[in-house]
Amino acid sequence: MANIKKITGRQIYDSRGNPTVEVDITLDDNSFGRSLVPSGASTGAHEAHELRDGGSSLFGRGVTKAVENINNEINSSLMGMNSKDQNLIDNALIELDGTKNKSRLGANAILGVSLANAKASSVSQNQHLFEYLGNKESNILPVPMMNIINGGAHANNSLDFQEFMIMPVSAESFKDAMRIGSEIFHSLKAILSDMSEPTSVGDEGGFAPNFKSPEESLSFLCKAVEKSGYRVEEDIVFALDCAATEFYKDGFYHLSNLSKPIETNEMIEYLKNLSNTYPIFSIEDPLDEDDWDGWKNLNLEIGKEIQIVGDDLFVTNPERLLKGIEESSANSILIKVNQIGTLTETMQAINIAKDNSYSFIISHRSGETEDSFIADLSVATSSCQIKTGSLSRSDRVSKYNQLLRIEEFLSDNAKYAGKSILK
Ligand code: 2PG
Ligand code: MG
Repeated sequence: MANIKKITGRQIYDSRGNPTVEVDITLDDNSFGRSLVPSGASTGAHEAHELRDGGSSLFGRGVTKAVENINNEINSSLMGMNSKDQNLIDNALIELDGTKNKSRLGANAILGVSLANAKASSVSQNQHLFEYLGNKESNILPVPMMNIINGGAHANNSLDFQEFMIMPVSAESFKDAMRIGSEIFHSLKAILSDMSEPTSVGDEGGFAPNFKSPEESLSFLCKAVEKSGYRVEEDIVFALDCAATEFYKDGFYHLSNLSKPIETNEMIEYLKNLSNTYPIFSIEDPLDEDDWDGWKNLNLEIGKEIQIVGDDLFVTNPERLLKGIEESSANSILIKVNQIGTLTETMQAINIAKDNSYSFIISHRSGETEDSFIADLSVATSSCQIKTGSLSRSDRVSKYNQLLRIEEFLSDNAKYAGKSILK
């Protein structure tokens, strides 16, 4: 048994150059765990509270107050606790904070401590993180959702939808999926380059061309797949994150490729047509985060064929997920550790999803770091899908690289989720 000896927080910088929290935990057997906290851009209104300093320095984005909370209150309260008692530690953090959305100590402070503890504890137990977080059956490598065209809040181009992703479902292994994804990424680059479109990338490492519509993006994804020698639908399916809350205003969805703003029913119709035209397997946040009736109708219309993923809708929150299950709002949940703020609550959301036959997708944030915790989490929980950006930028690729290592370590026991995820 190893107990927490010291917790240290510090301010570091994320992939967008914004300050974020890093936490180091040392146990009394000298095991060490470090966690770096991610941060979103298209954040849901119901997410746990990310504590920022305000004021003029760093445009108000400093996290020194969250760091102080770690170094003082949290350090003294958790000192001596058994690091294996993740639930007790997370509950102690929640109680110490005392607010519903973790706004007093900051969800960024709390999450950093929660995850750093899990890492330190895995070291103390002499286990890989994915083994420690999972069980003997944790051997499934997820299908990556590779976001190779970026729009919305993650790029300054004209695309309203935030993410256009490829999923190499026919690959034999995760390693094979990475090769296929990389080939398609580079084919797309060559196509864009030939058209004199910019090949610079957005926040998640995908290209950010000045395409005018979702249809244009999807048809270029098809071209890139075919140019690489793969078949659309058989080998590669597509996933979208509309992040629709970002373009929902005054009761209407404002898509710049359409002549006028549209109502919920028209948006449902639009997405239905899009998914009939292109091999779309998954649509995340197709509607606004509080358009519960709309979600229900959409799920009824296309949920049998398409994975409907709640991100801003559910914010990894067990309560909101249970409401969604009761109302048949979706059939899948995006899991982001910093939306809820502790590992224990993240696992609760995952277990609710599992018990209710919802798929769940472990996800990064648009502001990331070199920390690859979510790669291990994905194998530990048998998530079967992971969303962690494109095939460029180390903040994205670090997660994929960790999955390659895990697959190699599991050797013959490793199973790639592949086509088993399809409906
Ligand atoms: C999303 C995420 C990650 P952000 O909407 O799914 O891709 O973006 O972290 O900006 O919320
Ligand atoms: Mg999203």
